Amino acid sequence: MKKKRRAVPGIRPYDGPAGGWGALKATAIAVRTQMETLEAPVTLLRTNQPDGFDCPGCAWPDKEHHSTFQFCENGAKAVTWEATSKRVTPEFLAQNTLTSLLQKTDFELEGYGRLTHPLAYDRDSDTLRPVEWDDAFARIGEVLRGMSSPDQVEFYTSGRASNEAAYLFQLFAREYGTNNFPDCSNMCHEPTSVGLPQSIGIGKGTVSLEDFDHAELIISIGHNPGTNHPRMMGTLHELARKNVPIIVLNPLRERALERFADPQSVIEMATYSSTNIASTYFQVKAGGDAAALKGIMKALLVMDAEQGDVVDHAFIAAHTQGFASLAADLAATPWEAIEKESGLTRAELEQVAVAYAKSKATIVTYGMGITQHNKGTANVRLIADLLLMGGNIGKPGAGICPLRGHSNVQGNRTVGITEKPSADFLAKLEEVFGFTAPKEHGHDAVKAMQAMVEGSAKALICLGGNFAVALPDPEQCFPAMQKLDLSVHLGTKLNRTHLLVAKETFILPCLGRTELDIQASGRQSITVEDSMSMVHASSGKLKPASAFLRSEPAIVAGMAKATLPGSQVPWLELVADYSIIRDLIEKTVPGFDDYNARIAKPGGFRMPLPPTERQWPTPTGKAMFSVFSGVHEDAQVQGEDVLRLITLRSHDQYNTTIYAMDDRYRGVFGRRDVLFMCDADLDARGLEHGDLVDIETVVAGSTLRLPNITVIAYNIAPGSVGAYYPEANVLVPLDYIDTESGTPSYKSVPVRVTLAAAG
Ligand SMILES: Nc1nc2c(c(=O)[nH]1)N[C@H]1C(S)=C(S)[C@@H](COP(=O)(O)OP(=O)(O)OC[C@H]3O[C@@H](n4cnc5c(=O)[nH]c(N)nc54)[C@H](O)[C@@H]3O)O[C@H]1N2
Ligand SMILES: Nc1nc2c(c(=O)[nH]1)N[C@H]1C(S)=C(S)[C@@H](COP(=O)(O)OP(=O)(O)OC[C@H]3O[C@@H](n4cnc5c(=O)[nH]c(N)nc54)[C@H](O)[C@@H]3O)O[C@H]1N2
Ligand SMILES: [Mo]
Repeated sequence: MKKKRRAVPGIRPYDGPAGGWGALKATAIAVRTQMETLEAPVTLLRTNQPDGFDCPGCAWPDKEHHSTFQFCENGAKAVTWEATSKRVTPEFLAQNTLTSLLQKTDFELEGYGRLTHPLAYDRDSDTLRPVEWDDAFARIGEVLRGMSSPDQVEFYTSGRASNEAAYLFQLFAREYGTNNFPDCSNMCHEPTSVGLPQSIGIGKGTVSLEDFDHAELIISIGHNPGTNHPRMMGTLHELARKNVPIIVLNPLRERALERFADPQSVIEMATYSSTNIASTYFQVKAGGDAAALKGIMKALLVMDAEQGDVVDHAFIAAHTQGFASLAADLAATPWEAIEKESGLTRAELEQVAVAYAKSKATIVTYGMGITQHNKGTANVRLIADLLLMGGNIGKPGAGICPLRGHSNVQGNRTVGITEKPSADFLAKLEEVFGFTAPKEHGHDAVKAMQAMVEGSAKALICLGGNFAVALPDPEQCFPAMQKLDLSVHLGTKLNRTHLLVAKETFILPCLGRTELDIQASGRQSITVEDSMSMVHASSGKLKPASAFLRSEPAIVAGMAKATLPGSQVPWLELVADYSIIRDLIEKTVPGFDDYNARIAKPGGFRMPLPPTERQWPTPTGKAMFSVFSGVHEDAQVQGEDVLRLITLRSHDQYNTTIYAMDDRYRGVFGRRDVLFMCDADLDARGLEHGDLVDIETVVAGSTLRLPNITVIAYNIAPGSVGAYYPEANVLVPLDYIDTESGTPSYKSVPVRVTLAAAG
């Protein structure tokens, strides 16, 4: 029976499907609040078209990249956010001191619009002031040359940067002398980049869009495509309509995974109908996936022993190693532990195993619900184990599908943004460019921040992003930014990381994807690699937001030239014609043969993926099973009243960018200061829907707290609570990470929740 609840401002349960007319209405609002209405339709229609630009919204691929326009609400928000007609002018900055800007919310800061001039912080007036490009480059070069070691500098990349910009950035930093490459991937899919090479020899997904046409079962774990990969909903919708089972493991009931009305479907739009997406929805406990995956595999082995032919023995014998150890560990793991940790019953997990055994081609898709955990890398390996057990890698309709974050985060890694470069890559750089590349591994995101906190890092150069806000624990990170000698930010809009100024700070405004990029040789294209390893060209057409903007490659080259007077790299030639940058990528990174020729074709080309041909580039030449002993995410934080906090994205946000204050499908409007909790956990604490609560992190040594949050009753797995990122980052300890990948445990922070002291 439903309890009668008190009314809470801004909380209104949403009963409709995801998508549908609500999505069209939200798009219209995004357009109206950001753009000249006349320009918007043309701009949106150019998204993901052969001669247009790649959508900066997500990394889901496009059918052929020359299909008809695919409507996507959150893609439209990403595009209109960039193509906005609002501007942060020098006059505005002269009137608003940095101290006053720091009082604004992240939403307000980006809401001021696009940056128009290169800026330097002026301490006397406490304002950001326009500066000449060449003066900015000269001063940055001077400070960098004055460092006592290149390892005192951190080079951060956010995954929106193009292959060309990212390649130049790594070239600059490596010629300068460091492998300090913190990047957004370190907070995101690093467990995929570390775990998958161990399992299958490469840190990328193995499926293509066509595989979804042949799949007989999809298992979707820990991702929210209705918001974060909206174009994937078209694929899931099509599969659901073909009655392909879609099994979801997610602590929250995400509306788009339950019901979706495809705005592309004339019938669903006309009749206000929708399609059920998940065939079965299991609300696994946050952090309980390892236990759940082990339970599914344990059940499969039992079925195999009883019926035979459930597990693909021929594939296992021919292609893998380590199966016996995995089987022994599964046999030794008791069902009670699996049930307790996963929050799912043995019968439920057996149901997944039955579906898996029946399917001849299974795809597992996953996102941050798997990776941002204390044992994120182990989680990824367990997914590979499950797939390998059924021979579900390297055949049509089957495989592993990590849903990448930023639209080119995968490409950034491919072209060398990594703190752990291979010896082969460094040797190639030395051969082609003639400088000595640094061999020692550098800092990832958390290590870079730790070096800033302890004072050993002195400068930070950011190719995009919002580094300090994206990382955990602002109490440590924000002051660390302000201790630096130098911070430099390439960005399109003002954000808090920019404003945490160092002794000297430069904000360098760049062109976005949607904008025309003209260099000495004419109009330029950039290239990006999507989640399915397709590399294709993108070129903007809009008039740049200001005449003073420069492209990311041009800014990186400008800094490099000013920092490295004796450089062997022809920086200016590279900026004049990006196809020369691509020639250099081709010479130094495997898989880019005929790069320029192959991106001339719509749709581009696919990077090599040996596992799709059942080639396993692991040290043994075989795909490797893993063993995850026990079931616990982190044994030290078990406690009856301890809950696991998930930090997540609302429907109206792009990472630290808040488009608007609503989270429509979760029924939250005009606010973000809420904690999602199930009825049982509310009752156990004597709390009621709408109470003000304090949240406290219970990791040894931590004193992190978030007071005065409104707790709301929500359909979320018992033992798990949810709050919004980045507001809840104050609860995430900086060193509470997956030790294998360095990724913060943003989705499994042990917390205690009590009635607010102030309430
Ligand atoms: N519009 C929009 N698009 C985006 C982004 C954005 O912010 N806005 N961000 C981009 C980026 S960088 C990324 S990485 C992706 C992120 O895309 P997602 O991976 O979808 O990221 P989250 O919103 O963090 O949501 C994670 C999902 O995992 C579930 N979850 C949390 N903990 C667990 C758990 O322990 N187990 C399981 N099984 N599930 C769990 C949550 O309930 C939620 O549904 O999206 C990209 N695309
Ligand atoms: N608690 C918690 N924290 C998280 C996460 C979580 O789920 N929970 N998710 C993590 C994940 S998956 C990620 S990927 C990180 C994201 O971390 P980041 O990638 O660092 O953050 P973003 O919010 O995507 O960066 C937004 C800024 O990018 C700049 N920008 C936008 N477009 C462009 C462009 O075209 N060029 C340039 N140069 N700059 C541009 C704008 O100035 C904007 O303010 O956050 C991580 N942090
Ligand atoms: Mo991400």
